[in-house]
This record gives sequence, C-alpha cells and structure tokens, in this order.
Amino acid sequence: MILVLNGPNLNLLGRREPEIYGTTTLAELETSCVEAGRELGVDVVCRQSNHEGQLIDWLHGAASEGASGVVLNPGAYAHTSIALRDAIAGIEVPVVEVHLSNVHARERFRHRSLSAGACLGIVAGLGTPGYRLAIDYLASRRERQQGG
Ligand code: CA2
Repeated sequence: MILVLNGPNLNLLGRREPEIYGTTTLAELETSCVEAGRELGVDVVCRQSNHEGQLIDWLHGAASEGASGVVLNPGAYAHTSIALRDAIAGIEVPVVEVHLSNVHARERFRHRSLSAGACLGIVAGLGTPGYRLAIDYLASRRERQQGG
C-alpha cells in the first residue's frame, strides 16, 4: 500500500489560486492517485489534514498500516516544521515529498524545505502529475525490493 498525505490548505485545491495550483480538486487528485495505483497493482490510500500532529501520527502509523511508501505534500509545513522532518526521519518507510508548484520559483520563504532533507526524494513544479510520478517510483522500488 502507498499512502498519499496532503497537508494544510490542500483541501482548497481547484477552488482558489488556479493560476498557481491548477483547477484539479483534491477529490479528483485523490481519485487519479488511486487509479494510478490500480494500474500499477498497488493499493493507494489518500488522506488530507490541516493539522501538523495528524500528519505526524499518520507518518508514525505508516509501517504498521502496511505502507511501503508515502507520498507527502506537506504544504507550508515543509517550510516551517522541524517536527514533521523529525517524524519523516524517524520512520523506516520511504517518503517522497511532492509540491504542485515550483517552490524555488516563488517567494524566498518557500525555497527552503525543512522536510525535504529527510525524504528519499522530491518532486516540485509538475502539478498533479507529480503525484503519479512519485507513486510510480515508490511502486517500482517496492517491486525491486520484493525481487519481483
Ligand atoms: O506547491 C505546493 O504543493 C505547496 O506545497 C502548496 C502549499 C504551499 O504553502 C507550499 O509552499 C507549496 C499551499 C497549499 C495551499 O493550497 C491552496 C490551494 C488552492 C487555493 C489556496 C491554497
């Protein structure tokens, strides 16, 4: 199973700031992630929270839930949360950080991600297809590790 976690304000996707985040809603994004998983033969479970502690609890629970990887868009917590970084660093399950927008082409305060350094890799600026790329990568990595 691959867990897709979206952080604060991403429930607003498709409703505001379409010039930055596109017109796809969170529900549509989650459906496309589940669909991508189906094509790749892996279950995808999607969750969104506006609360830092909830995201941390989900990360802590990822292994016991049977997740082989986590796709995480931490939203603005990427730029502020040492606690989130510590949670990522504290689990064995690989985490890929995804940002819809190219954070490096935006305001300076978005250039630094505290969480990215604890992640296996990052995808930024590719919009919603970035989630699929991350799922694809984690699914192929899992297959390699299972020797399949
Ligand atoms: O580009 C991304 O995916 C971000 O993680 C999105 C965060 C932002 O704080 C990060 O710097 C980059 C913000 C998510 C807010 O999403 C909204 C979507 C539509 C309307 C308003 C906010």
